[in-house]
Amino acid sequence: MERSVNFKEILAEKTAETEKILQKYLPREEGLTAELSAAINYSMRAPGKRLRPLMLLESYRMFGGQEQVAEPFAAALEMIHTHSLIHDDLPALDNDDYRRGKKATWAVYGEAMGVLSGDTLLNYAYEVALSAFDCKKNSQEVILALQLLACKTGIFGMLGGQSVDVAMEGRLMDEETLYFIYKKKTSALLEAALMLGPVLAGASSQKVRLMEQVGSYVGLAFQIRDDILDVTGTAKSIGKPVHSDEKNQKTTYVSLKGLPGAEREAARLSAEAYRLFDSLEEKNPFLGQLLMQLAERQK
Ligand code: GRG
Repeated sequence: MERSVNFKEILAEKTAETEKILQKYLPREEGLTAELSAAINYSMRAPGKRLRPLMLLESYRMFGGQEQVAEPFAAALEMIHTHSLIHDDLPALDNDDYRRGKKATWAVYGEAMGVLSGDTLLNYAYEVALSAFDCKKNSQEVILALQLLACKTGIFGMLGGQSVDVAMEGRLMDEETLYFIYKKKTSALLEAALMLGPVLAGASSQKVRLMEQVGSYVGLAFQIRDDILDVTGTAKSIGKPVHSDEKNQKTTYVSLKGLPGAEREAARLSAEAYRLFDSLEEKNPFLGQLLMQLAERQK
């Protein structure tokens, strides 16, 4: 696929618009819970790529959505993702002290506040998502979107995958088990990002399922790239410590198949995702380019 020359500029513009939406939903730092809100806002304001909310807003537009109802869901999804990063860095998990190019939340606010701010952000995400009913009262689409968000986050989604990841630490894994983990811990939220748009825009369940499959491939490619960057990147370029997987004795796609094998698989999955995405009659060339680019990202 030909890449438009100004893709980077459009991406920067759309990321800035997404950023503005996220800021609107952050909790105020006031009263006795000011420090809790400050810890949440510290991690939310750190410079993440904002891929999930951006993908959600773009998939909503792609299916003809024009209302503000997608915004609380975009903010909620980034909050759930940020919660996972806060907790992932804790001493009990990866014990990493840098994230998004800054000190990890627990390293600034202490471990107890790291646990609490992650929990609170996860709950706050649903408080924000529920505010979608203020835009569309009694909406069946909003109800479906809430069910989807909860399902992709919980035991059958990101958190379930992460629990298997932790349980398998230090043990050898085959490709099937590794893919089970990746599909849950990483793909689930990317699937949600691509499904919530069509769900909120009232698209058919068949199209929502196709977007789920696109998200699943994109998520696997994204996680394999993460594995590659953990070996080939620098802490400065990726904004978090490198060689974290080796430190935590984790099987990764790179440790199973080597760097060239991982590169080939990321490219294969990404091409498969694009082929499916392009088969839809609804079009969004920018989103298509973004999805392709995720497998090649350098941070
Ligand atoms: C509840 C104790 C407890 C822990 C939960 C769920 C969880 C910990 C961790 C989720 C697993 C995780 C961090 C998966 C990795 C997915 C991934 C590659 C994240 C990085 O996403 P980017 O690159 O990050 O989009 P930015 O910073 O750009 O938003």
